[in-house]
Amino acid sequence: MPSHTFDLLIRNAMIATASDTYAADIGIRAGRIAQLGTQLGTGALEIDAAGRVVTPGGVDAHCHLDQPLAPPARMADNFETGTRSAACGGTTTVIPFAAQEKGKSLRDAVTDYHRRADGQAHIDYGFHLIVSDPTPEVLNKELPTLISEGYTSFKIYMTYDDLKLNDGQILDVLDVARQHGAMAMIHAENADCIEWLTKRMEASGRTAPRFHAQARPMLVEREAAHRAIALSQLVDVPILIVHVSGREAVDQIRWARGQGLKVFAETCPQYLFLTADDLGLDDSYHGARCVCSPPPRDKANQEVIWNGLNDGLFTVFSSDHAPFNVEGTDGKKPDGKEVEFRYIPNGLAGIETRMALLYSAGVLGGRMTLQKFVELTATNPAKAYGLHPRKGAIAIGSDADLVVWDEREFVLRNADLHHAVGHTPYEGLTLRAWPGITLSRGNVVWDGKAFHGQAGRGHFLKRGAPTLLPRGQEGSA
Ligand code: DUC
Ligand code: ZN
Ligand code: ZN
Repeated sequence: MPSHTFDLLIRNAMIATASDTYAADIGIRAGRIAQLGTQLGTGALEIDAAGRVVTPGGVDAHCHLDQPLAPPARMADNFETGTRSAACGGTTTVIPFAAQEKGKSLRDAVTDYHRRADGQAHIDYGFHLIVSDPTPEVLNKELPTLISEGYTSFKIYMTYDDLKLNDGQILDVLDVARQHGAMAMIHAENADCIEWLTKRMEASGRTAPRFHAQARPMLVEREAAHRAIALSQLVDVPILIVHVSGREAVDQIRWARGQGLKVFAETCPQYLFLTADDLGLDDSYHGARCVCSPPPRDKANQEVIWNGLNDGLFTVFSSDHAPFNVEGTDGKKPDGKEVEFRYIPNGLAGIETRMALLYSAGVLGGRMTLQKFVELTATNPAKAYGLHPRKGAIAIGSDADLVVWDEREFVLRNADLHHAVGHTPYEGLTLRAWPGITLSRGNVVWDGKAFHGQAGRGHFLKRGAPTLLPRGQEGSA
């Protein structure tokens, strides 16, 4: 019996990391990267990458899977279908959200969410927390305990009635982040402005999906972003403003950075590839599929986002996958009916397309280096949420979560995707690359044609402290 040096040897890879691109072989043993170099020996299984680009598997640090919602709304993807779709699109780690229900404990939310994920996930996963009811018990006991158990990030909402916190509550939660070294993610939109605008639209009969974008203009995002920055300054804690959509919020973040404040930012594919026109040019319901918050803006704002990705304004590129079907009774048509925009579940599908969209239009479109692509899609999200260098890196000892890229032109069709959603907002777009192989801890879960996952092989990830900032500046963990 010949004995092999590695379980898997990837030969002739063009390895891309957040800092370099270089040619080498990758030796994998027991699910981890054991060696990088040339003439490494043999593998029980060998893949000849023949000069193809190999990147770390994607870390999608903002996606919603099987998140409990008020009926009839229900997310189309659970952990099984959502992680299947992620893997086929080159993502090997996801961090969805365990959301506290007002009046209930955060621990209940975490227990329930583990029940939903157990035995279902094809790839590794962690949980962010959503804090919607910061009682003294939550602030003083539950949150500190959960942070110490590896739930080292949470999301704070400034809008949505069932989730939003007022400024005093936000300060309290940020103070916990500071004391315990967690990362606070902020959904920055001004709830009162949105409600005021929505009522005016309703009073004048402007209730079609396209008016969702007009009820959430950029100034509501700008005001909330500024307020979030001020609150984080008061507490002296880093924050990460999620799903930034355009110039006005970008300007606030740039200003904050100029002041030396520790403000990070995330953006998503919908702000590069969609505009408010995708919510409809007339009153048809078709645009409901693109109703998300903040809404997509316009072409000029897409350029602002591209610039921010390149110049370091953005730290993280996530999908904000929030999957709802249009047909049926539990998605964009509650109880099967076309409803006023206020009642349309917010969110769009994108967990599978995130990596290929950015690789195609960014790297191959000449807008972004490979290093920047890796940094935004894998390395920085792993650092921001306490997973680096286990995830988001091609280094000895890191998990062998890898993507071997196929550079080829094709037209994107929802029929070729693996989520449980009946459409993609990017239908018909010409892409120039797709993952040819996705490896999760050394196992081929996607080979470019077929999915080879196994529900339950994904592990829950107990996460550490964020490592984006020098030691001591993230908080006191
Ligand atoms: N907005 C969110 O804040 N979350 C999920 C989807 C959306 O559109
Ligand atoms: Zn949000
Ligand atoms: Zn979200």
